[in-house]
Amino acid sequence: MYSMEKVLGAHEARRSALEVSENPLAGGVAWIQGELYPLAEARIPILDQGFLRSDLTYDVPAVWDGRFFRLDDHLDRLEASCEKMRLRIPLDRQSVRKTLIEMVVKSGIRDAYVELIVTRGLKFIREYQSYENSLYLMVMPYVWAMPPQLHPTGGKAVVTRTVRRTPPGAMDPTIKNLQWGDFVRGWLEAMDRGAVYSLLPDGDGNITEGGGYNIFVVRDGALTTPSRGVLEGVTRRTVLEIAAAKGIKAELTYVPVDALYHADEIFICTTAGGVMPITELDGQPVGGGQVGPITRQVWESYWEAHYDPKYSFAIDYE
Ligand code: PDG
Repeated sequence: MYSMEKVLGAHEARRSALEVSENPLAGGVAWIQGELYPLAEARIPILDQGFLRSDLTYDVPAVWDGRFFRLDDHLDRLEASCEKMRLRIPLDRQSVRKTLIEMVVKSGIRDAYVELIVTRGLKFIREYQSYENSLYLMVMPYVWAMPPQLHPTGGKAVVTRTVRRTPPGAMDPTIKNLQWGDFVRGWLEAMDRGAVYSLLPDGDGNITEGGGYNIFVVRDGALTTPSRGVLEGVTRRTVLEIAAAKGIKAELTYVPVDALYHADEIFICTTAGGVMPITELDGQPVGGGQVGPITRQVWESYWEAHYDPKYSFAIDYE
């Protein structure tokens, strides 16, 4: 019912409809200091510490087929990140929700990537008691970390040799952050080695995550995913809940890098792309080199979950 072909076909139809829209916000909309701008025209003040020092946190929920998916789970994580960073969201939660929904409605976008960024604001952290934090909101057409046309065959990944994930003692990865130096270097290495996706080790023999996604390993019908050194992904949580509902064994644990080389299947997952199969690792096929049955089952259940009222609510575009 939620086969890859059907889900991706329906998305493609919505995307094509958006492309011919004459709405000036159809390409995306940004909210800055209470004003809305077409995304391509939105500007930030150069003195914002978020830009100057990446002193910020952020979160990314999504809208799928006109329904907000797990919005409150993303807002919970954003609030927790803010608390750890001594940041305050300058709007209360109801106003944030209302503004985001309004932005989606005004853009007319049915499959949207939604980003909230909370920065220190215009003062340096030494004065943080008196600062006023800044909030930036964006709604744009859905972003795919892996292009949808690659999902049926899967992507190529490497375990990085030249870079490891920034350790939790340096930057707590459970605070969603844009200090992406390690991920950027991971991408560069992946591209140098003929791949696209980089999987970063922790330097102690375990795998962590990659630039914008958590990692799952499938072996003998069971899932494992790293418990430490990673963002606690909402997609990861959805996958774990799907596994529990389907009776698939799944465990949050230390995942040795070596386990990747003995995997039957590997997939990566994020709000920006869902469940994304990895079928080649370090130039070698993963398992049979094709998208495996567990990955496909989780993939389909993931998109099916987007219509479950437990996880999502419909946006009224009228
Ligand atoms: N790990 C990291 C480091 C991430 O940045 C993300 C999401 C995830 C895991 C998955 O979390 P969740 O399932 O809650 O989405 N990052 C998205 C994707 C970025 C991209 O373009 O690849 C983001 O930052 O928008």
